[in-house]
Amino acid sequence: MTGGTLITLAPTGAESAKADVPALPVTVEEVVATARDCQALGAAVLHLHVRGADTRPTLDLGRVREVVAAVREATDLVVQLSTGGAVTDPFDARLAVLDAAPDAASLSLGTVNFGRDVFSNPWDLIVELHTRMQERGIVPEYEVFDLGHLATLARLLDRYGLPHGGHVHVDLVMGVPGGMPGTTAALAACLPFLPPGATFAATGVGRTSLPVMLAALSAGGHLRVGMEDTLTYAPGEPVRDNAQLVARAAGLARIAQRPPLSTPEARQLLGIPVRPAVEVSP
Ligand code: KMH
Ligand code: ZN
Repeated sequence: MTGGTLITLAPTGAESAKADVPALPVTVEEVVATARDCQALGAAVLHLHVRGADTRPTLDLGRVREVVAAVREATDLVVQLSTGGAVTDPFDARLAVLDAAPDAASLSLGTVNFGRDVFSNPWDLIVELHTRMQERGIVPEYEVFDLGHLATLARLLDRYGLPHGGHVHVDLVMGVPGGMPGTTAALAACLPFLPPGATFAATGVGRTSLPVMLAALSAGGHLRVGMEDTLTYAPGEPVRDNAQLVARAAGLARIAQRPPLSTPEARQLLGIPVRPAVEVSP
């Protein structure tokens, strides 16, 4: 097994309240500081859900553009905006996120129960996101919450062609209550259904974080970590901050002899143009 590990940071998400999780980065300053710290530790991609001044999730385009610009000024992380948003967000607002011209964006490949909610991703929305990203030169990260979503990916690529940049990168989001379990067996079951030449990362939500990380590394996969998905570092021990999670992922990647990819290496892997490097130090 060769090659480094792409580490994606998902620092905030749309599900946790700042009042419940004070370490969650929600202001522009907090997001930028987190992004800098985590790039220095080995993160190369930032999966971004934006919060408003009231700390709640927002898809307000002005605010999204403000955060994207601030992150780009301070880092050369790949900026990957979430088009999943929150389960309550309407489809037109989720599509409009692409108007902020990120390097990349998430693209969820199917509807899934999400705890007591439903995360809705019908076929027409999937096609619209895929084709708009192709037109605008935005690289998708295909989010897979269940095995059937990989069948949808095969159908999507067959009918509408490869994404911008020509490379297919998938994130297996595991352990969501309603999606596939966060286990080695479930991860291994997905692998034969990845499109030829695709790379994959895996994310284990909650207590599945560590087992999924170890399974992904052993299978040659990449990692996504962060407080969007994980708020407990060890039993009874809350996550201190996102840097703690990136440091753990980077350490395990080094132990696996697949050290974290730099931002230019990540851009090359994903088919995203390289930006001038921004110096960040630990
Ligand atoms: N917040 C979840 C409902 C994505 O970012 O694309 C959906 C999500 C997926 O987080
Ligand atoms: Zn997300």
